[in-house]
Amino acid sequence: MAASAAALVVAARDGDRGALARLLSVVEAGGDDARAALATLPVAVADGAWTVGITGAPGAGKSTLTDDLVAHLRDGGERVGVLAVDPSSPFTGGAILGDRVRMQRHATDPDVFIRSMATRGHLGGLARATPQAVRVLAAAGYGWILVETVGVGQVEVEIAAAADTTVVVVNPGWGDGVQAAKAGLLEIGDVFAVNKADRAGLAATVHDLRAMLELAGARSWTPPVLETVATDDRGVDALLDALRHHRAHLECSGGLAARRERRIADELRALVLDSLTKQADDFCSGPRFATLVRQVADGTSDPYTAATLLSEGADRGAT
Ligand SMILES: Nc1nc2c(ncn2[C@@H]2O[C@H](COP(=O)(O)OP(=O)(O)O)[C@@H](O)[C@H]2O)c(=O)[nH]1
Ligand SMILES: [Mg+2]
Repeated sequence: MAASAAALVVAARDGDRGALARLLSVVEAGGDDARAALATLPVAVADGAWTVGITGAPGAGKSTLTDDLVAHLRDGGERVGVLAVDPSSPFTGGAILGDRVRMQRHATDPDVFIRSMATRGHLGGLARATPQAVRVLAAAGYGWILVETVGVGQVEVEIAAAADTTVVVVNPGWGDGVQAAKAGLLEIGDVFAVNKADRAGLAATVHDLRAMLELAGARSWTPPVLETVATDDRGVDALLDALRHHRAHLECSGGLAARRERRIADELRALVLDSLTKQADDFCSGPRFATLVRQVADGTSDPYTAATLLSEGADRGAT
């Protein structure tokens, strides 16, 4: 299998989109095949690419903005990969289909590759697979990789924050500071886009955001707060400028190396978590597990003792 994974990597690098799609499926599925494929892709291949996480509440305009950014990047001759991580609709697929239709104008562009990662696995799996999918796209020569995630939970926020630049998309009238802080989005934003700037409440939202960011104290990078109307392609040039500025800032300040190390640390942690979860599933199944559940239920054992026995492994249970 290692040979075919390596062959997929080579074909994907040579511009074979079918091979790239298959390779991404392998990476999403995880396991030995993914390991074999990724072993031939050193982490450093991603160094040439710039990854932008785009996050915010459902309906904020992330997909529309992403689509605009793709168009602007293409105008500049860049090759663009898009990963849409939207686990909120794994069953209906409605939102995914909508995103696909919207991005139709890029569908025939050989220098744009759009991939939805919504349909597979649980969030932990997505957290593991996303940086690896980014690496695959980087290896295939996509210089900009946009990762759209719904910023509603811890894991989604983590996925977005694993990018080189994180864009937080909000709307006019978007809650107060407490709500923003609760969502964990204030801390991770390198650039804020107040999208739907054609709507009422714009000035107040921009003002509140700037005030809250100022409260966060002096930092080497002050996140700009930009106004966009994604449906009208307004403010998107400025947004792309901000992304380039942030990139230049990180490259000059030495922040990039630290950020990428943190990303690798997160990735390793996700991998370890993944394998521990599998181990837990193994421990917590079978007759021995059933027996311990019964013992806790009838009071002859307690949960802590039972858990300790279980995590000491199946070997002892067999004796
Ligand atoms: N009025 C207005 N509507 C927008 C704007 N940007 C996006 N929309 C609309 O908001 C809805 C949600 O957009 P979408 O990009 O799917 O949001 P996502 O869920 O964050 O990806 C769609 O109907 C868009 O057409 C904007 O700047 N102004
Ligand atoms: Mg979307």
